[in-house]
Amino acid sequence: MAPRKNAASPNRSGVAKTTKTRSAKTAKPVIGTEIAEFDRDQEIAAYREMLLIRRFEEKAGQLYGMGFIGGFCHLYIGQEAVVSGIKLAMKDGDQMITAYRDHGHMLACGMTPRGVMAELTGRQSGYSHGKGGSMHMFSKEKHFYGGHGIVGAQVSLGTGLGFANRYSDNGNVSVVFYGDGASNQGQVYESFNMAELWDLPVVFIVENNRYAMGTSVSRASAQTDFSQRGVSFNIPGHQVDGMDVRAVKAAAEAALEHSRSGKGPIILEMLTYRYRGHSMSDPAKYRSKDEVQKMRSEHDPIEQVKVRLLEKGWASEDELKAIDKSVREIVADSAEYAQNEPEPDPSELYTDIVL
Ligand SMILES: Cc1ncc(C[n+]2csc(CCOP(=O)(O)OP(=O)(O)O)c2C)c(N)n1
Ligand SMILES: [Mg+2]
Repeated sequence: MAPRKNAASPNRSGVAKTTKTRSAKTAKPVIGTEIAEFDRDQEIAAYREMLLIRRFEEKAGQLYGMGFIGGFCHLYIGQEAVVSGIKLAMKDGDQMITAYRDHGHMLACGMTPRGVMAELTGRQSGYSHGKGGSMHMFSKEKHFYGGHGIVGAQVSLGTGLGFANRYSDNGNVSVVFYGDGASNQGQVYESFNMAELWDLPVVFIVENNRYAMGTSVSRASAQTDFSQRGVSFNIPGHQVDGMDVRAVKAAAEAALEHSRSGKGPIILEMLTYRYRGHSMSDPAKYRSKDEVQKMRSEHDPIEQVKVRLLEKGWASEDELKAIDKSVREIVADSAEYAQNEPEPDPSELYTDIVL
């Protein structure tokens, strides 16, 4: 393969990296086949984390139905193992950015349930002072860069975060989440090109939950193996069981190490499933109840951890119930808090916006 031209990658010192010859990096699929060994504490932590996301989303769904949440609201139920497993592999300083199905990502990043719920209900104390809602929350402190409603836009922004990491040589990796539907967006490929050209530290995570709104993957995509969408840019990619938090963690560790060590971007396709409709206004008539039920009963990410904990004798039913109780209390507290907080003052209409 001919050496690339103009492949000098940017950094603050102005030292251009030498152009190098590179053969296709589509390595054999070792990533995605491994399962991380979890000890008891790790299983319990993963169980608690995923349960917090699920209970939070169930509460958000309830509050939406009661009219406390307006606008769009996309629930993450069923996909909890993806963000939980990846967060376990990330280091402090690594950034996360995603689309609008984002509540789980925020909680995994350590943003408070109170702050997220207050934003969902349009309160002053929400992360965007009640003006952003479900799809637009950010926390620079927790390295969470949103929350984006434009399908695919976060991929370009996340590549920019990778560029900033590279430029300042800070050793951080940007982790960019997007969906199977977003994978067909043009800007995703412009981002792939730049990320690979400059060896940017970016891990691209495709959350393949099998549907983009009401359209199944097979009806919308010519190539349904999303891990291979970077092939023409020499970006390696791997498919991962996104319902098993241990598989996700193992793949994420390898991918983060790959990008952090200067080898450039990598794609992980997480094979997952969303149980609820696309958004709260979707009755999900495009798939059968049996299909959803089969996923729930055979692959549920939380149930899998529960079964392992019980089978290994690492936790009793009562201990698991106690964890569920404490998670429900945190979520109930966030809902109670949010409903009693004031709405933003009308003067907030002109703050934090570009006119
Ligand atoms: C540029 C753009 N086009 C269309 C839409 C409308 N839209 C919102 S979500 C969505 C489907 C995206 O599906 P996917 O990427 O698979 O994510 P998922 O909802 O499954 O998490 C579409 C087409 C949009 N928000 N932005
Ligand atoms: Mg999808």
